[in-house]
Amino acid sequence: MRTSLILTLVLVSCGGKDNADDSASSSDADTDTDADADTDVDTDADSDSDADTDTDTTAAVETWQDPPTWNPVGGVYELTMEPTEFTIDGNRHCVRGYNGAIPGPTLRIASGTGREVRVDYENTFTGDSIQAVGGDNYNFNITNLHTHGLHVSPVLTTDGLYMSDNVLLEMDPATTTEFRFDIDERVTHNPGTFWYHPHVHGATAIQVGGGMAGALIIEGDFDEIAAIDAATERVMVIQHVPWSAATPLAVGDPCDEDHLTVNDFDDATGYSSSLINGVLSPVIITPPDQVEHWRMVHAGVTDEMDIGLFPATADDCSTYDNTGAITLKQVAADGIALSAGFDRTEVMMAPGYRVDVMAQAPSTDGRYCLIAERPAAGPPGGAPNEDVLLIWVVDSDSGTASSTAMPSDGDLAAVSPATLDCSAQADANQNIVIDDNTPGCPPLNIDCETFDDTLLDPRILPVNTTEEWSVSTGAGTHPFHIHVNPFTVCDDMPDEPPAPHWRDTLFVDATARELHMEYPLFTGDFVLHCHKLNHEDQGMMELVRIE
Ligand SMILES: [Cu+2]
Repeated sequence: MRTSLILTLVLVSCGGKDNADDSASSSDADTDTDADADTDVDTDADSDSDADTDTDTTAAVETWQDPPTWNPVGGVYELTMEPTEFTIDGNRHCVRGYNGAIPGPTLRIASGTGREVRVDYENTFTGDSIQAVGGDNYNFNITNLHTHGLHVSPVLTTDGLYMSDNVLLEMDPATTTEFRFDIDERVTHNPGTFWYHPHVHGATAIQVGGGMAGALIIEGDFDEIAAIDAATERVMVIQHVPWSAATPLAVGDPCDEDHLTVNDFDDATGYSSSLINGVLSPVIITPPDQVEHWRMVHAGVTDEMDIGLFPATADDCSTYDNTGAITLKQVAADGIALSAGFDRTEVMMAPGYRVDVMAQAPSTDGRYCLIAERPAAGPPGGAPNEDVLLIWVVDSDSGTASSTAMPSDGDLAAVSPATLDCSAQADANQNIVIDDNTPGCPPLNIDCETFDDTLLDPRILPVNTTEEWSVSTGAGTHPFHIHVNPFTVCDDMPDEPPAPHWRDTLFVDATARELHMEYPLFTGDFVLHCHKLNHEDQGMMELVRIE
């Protein structure tokens, strides 16, 4: 039963690629709104009466699954890095995973204040795995733990008793580290959708690309907005595990650290269709008009995604009506509530992004397709890949909507934290050029230096101050991410919510963007970097010190 379901879903993926072929004439892969992507296949405008491509809701089987639930043991969350087997299309894969699952369990922190979150993290690998990344060698079996987006100490807890969000830590094989994340040490932490993943320089892409990522949800006043509380909530950890690009386990081979199928740096960026919570194109079934709250986490390695929701013209979403994009209401960016809902028909997500949207099922029974367009593999200008992220079956036989309410702008404004003052000063204190293309600069640099260059010469930020930053690229586009402190985006940008708003990851190009950032309370060393993890591993990262 399960195998046949999986095979069906793989056909969906193939359909997505065919769809992409149909859009070969579209050359603007990054900003394409799908408006012209596949008009040639949408010959049947009707969505529910044609025998060949009719979207049938009666045969639907829900295949949605949530990430594993994570319950603490004696108040401590237990985490392992271990060889983890999963099967798609009848092929078994073996990757580095958390607690034997892809993705890892969701860490959900209840409302409150003074919260301290204890995690014991065991690296169960026993040997080293020294492999080439760019021109250097790294040990793929060393790990650590980063809480992406959290305002916590980058070193030890203030009392010195536990490790905190220290990405310079290297946990060798067969070791355990005790972490504690004191999330309310300054004030009550912003609630929202965050995530956790490993962050050892040189081994990040292989570990995250293999599946090591999990959602980290902090609850608070945002969750108490009536329309958000009433909505059906789904955590969506979107991963780009290269399940179809890598060689699967041979028959009879066990999944252990000698038989990893994603274990080569280049494999980590091999294209395979996106997974949500480890499932390919999961199916959800709801009544018409149902309002859902989707916590989307981009836990992929290197591809940005343009995500849209469209009426299906085939049950498997291999074709869809790209003229009928359904509006999604974004309510939070990188976890933090926006001051007003942002209605959009295309959601751009770069690696590291979180986007919370409210999605309302159409009033008409039928199938709807959540599609993610990803850049073409190979040279620029090729046809983009199109993944069927999710198939939404709206079926009035499934009951009556439990909630049809959307949060108002006033609801959001009441919980959205005040942004920093964008007019506070005229000149930037900190200037960042990602991939400085000045002649003589090394490849994959930040400000003409790679990570190793900055180890003895970190960027210094004065604690308890607020500064203006200017961030751009020398060429191309890269997602800028900094640890410990989020920043206010002061410029309106294409494909982003209006400024000002809070972020911790921002897709930037050659246009310099004004950001404001404060550095309260915490001192110590941490990093800023490009969140294309294959870039980061090859040096597109910088050491930062607050003192
Ligand atoms: Cu990059």
